[in-house]
Amino acid sequence: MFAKILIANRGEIACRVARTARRLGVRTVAIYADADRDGLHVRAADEARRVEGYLDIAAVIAAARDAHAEAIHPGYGFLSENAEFAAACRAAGIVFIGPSPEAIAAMGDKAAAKRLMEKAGVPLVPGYHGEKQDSALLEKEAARIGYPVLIKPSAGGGGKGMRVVLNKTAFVAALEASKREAKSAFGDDRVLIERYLERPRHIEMQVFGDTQGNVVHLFERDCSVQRRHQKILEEAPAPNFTKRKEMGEAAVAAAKAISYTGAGTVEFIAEQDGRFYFMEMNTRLQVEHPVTEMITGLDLVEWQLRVAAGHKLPAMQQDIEIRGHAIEARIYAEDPERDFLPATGKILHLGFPDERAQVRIDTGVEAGAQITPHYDPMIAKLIVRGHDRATALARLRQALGEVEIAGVITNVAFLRRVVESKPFASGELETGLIERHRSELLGKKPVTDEILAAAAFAELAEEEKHARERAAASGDPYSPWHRVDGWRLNEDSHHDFVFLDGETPHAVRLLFLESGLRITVNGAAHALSGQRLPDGRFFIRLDARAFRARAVRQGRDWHVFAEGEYRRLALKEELAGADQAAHAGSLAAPMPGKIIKVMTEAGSKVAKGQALLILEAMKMEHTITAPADGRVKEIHYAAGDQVLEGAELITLEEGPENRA
Ligand code: MV4
Repeated sequence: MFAKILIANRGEIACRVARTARRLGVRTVAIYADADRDGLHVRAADEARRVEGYLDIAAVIAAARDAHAEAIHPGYGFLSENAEFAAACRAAGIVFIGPSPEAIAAMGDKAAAKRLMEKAGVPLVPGYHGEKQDSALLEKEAARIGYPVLIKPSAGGGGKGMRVVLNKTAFVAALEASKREAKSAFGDDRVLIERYLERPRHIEMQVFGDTQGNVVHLFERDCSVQRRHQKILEEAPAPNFTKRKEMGEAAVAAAKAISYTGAGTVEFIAEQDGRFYFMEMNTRLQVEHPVTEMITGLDLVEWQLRVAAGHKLPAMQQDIEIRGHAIEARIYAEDPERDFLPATGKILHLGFPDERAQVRIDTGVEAGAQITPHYDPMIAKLIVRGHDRATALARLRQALGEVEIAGVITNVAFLRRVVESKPFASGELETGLIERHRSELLGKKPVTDEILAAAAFAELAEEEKHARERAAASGDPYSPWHRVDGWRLNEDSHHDFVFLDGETPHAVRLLFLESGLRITVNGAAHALSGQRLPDGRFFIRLDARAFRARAVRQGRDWHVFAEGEYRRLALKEELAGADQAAHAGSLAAPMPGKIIKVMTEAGSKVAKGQALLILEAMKMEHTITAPADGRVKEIHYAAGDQVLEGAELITLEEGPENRA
C-alpha cells in the first residue's frame, strides 16, 4: 500500500478520499486554490499545497513530487477523466489512481466507444455510429433507424447538442443545430444517430478491474431522477428492474474490452420493460458511489487504493451481494423557485441529522463557508439505507426534515417533496419524472403557525436578552423599565410583529397576560410557551402542540426550522406595546462588490442613518448607513476589498447606552 497520496480535488470528494486513506494509514496531501485556502478538505488532509487551479496538470504533478506522494487520487470532475493527466502521472513515475490513459481515451469519444462496445457484444440503441458524416448519408441512416431519432455529438456526454427529430422534414435543420452546438462545446462536430427512447431510465453499473485482469460488478444504481442532466436522487438497487444479471454481464464485458482497471461506471439507458442499451462509460469514481457502498458494505475508495497499489480485487463476484436498499439525495445551493438558479452566499448555520449506521452525510463545507459561483454548488450528499426501499425512503424523508441550512437557498424542501411524491414513492422512475410532475413539486406551501410562533418566540427571547443586558449595565437593574417579560406599567401589554415571507406579510401579536403568553397568528389565538434546549433549539408549546424549532438570526431576518419545514422570515416592523428593544446588528453587503470607502472606525459612536461605508456594485455606489444609533464594534473590510453578497461588513452594538 502507498505511504502517501495526493488528492487532486476539493470539497466533499477530497474529504471522502482522505477519510479512507486515514483509516488505511495512508498519509494525504491536499491541494487548494486561493479561494479554498480555508476549505474543509485542506484540514481533512495531513498536509496541503497551494496550486493556481485544480486543472493545472504541471502544478498538481509538481505538488505530488514535492510532497513525495507516490500516487494521485483525482476524485471526480477536474482531471479525473483526463487521459493526458493520467499519462503525465505515468511519465513522472507517480501512480494515477484510476484506469490507464488508453482506457480513458477509449471511452472519451462516444461514437468510437459505441463501435468498440458493439464488437464486445454489449447492446446498443439501434443507430448509426459511423465515421462518415455527410448529411445525405446521415439522413438515410435516420430513415433506416426509424423516427423519432436522437442526434448526439460524438465528442460529449451530458446532453449538450442533442436534438430529438420527429420526422424527415425536420432532420436537416436539427442536424445543423446539433453540429453547431457540438462544434462550439467540444471543438468537434461529428454526431451519431439513435432511435429515440420515449420514457427511458438511467441505470448504471459499478465495475471494478484489477491489474491481473479480474473484473467484477457491484450491481446497479438508478439515477433517473435528474433535471437537465444534473442527478438529484440516486439509489441502489434499481427498483422494479428485471435485468440485473444481464446488465452486470454486459458491464463486465464492456470493462474487459478495454482492459479496465480501478473503479468505473457503465451507463445504460433502459426501457420501462427492462431492455437496456450501452450509453457511455465513466472512467472514474462517481458522486453517487456511496449508495453502492451502503448496499454492499464495501469501501470503494479502499478498493481503488488497493487496486492502484497492484493488489488483487478484495472480493470476487460470488462474494459480493446486495443487502438492503440505499438512496442518496444531493443537496445543492440552488433556488427551485427561480428555475434552480445556483445560489450563492455564506452558510450561517449548517445542521445535519446525526450520522448513524443507516444515515451517512458526505460534505465538504461547514458553517461560515462561502458558496461561490466558481465551483460546484453541491453542499452535501445525504445517503440512507434500509432493509427495503420503503424503509430507506421513510428514513430519507425523516433525515431531510432534520437538515438545517441557513444563509444560502437550497433544494432541501424540493428534495423532500420529490421523495414524498407518488411517482417516486412507487418507484416509477424515468428521466422525465421531475418535468412531468413539475407543478406538484414546485410552488410555495403556506407558512405554518408553528413557524410563525417559533419566529415570534425567538424574537421575544432575543429582545429579552438585550433588555437583560441593558438592565445589568444600568445602575438600577430592578427598575420596572427593564422588566423582560413584556410587562409594562400602565401599558397595554402586547407586542405586534409583521413577518414577511417573501412578499407575503404575516401579522403576529404576542399578548402578555397574567395567565401567561398568548399568540395570535392567522386570526386565531393560542397559548404559547417555550424553553431553550441544550442544542440551542427551542422547545415550544402552542396550545396542545409541542415541537422543537431552531431560529437563526441574520440581521432583521429569522431563519426558522420546525417540523421539517423551513422559512426565512423578515421582521418588517415591530409596533411594540411598550418601548422598543434595540437590536445588536451586523451590516451585510446587499450584493457582491468592492469597498470604495470606509467612513468610520471601530469604537466610534454612530447615529441612525449615518453613512458608514460605500460599496461599489454593478457600476453603482451604494452607501451603507447605520440602521440605528450605536457603536461600531468591528469593521471587517478595508477600501479596495472585494466582498460577496451577504458578507458581514460592520458589526454594530446598538442601544441607548451606545448613543452618540
Ligand atoms: C438518449 C435518450 C433517449 N433515446 N438516447 C442524455 C445524456 C446522454 N448521456 C444520454 N441521454 C439520453 N440519451 C436515446 N437514444 C434520452 C437521454 C436523456 C437522458 C438520459 C439519461 C439520464 C437523463 C436523461 C435526460 C434526458 C434525456
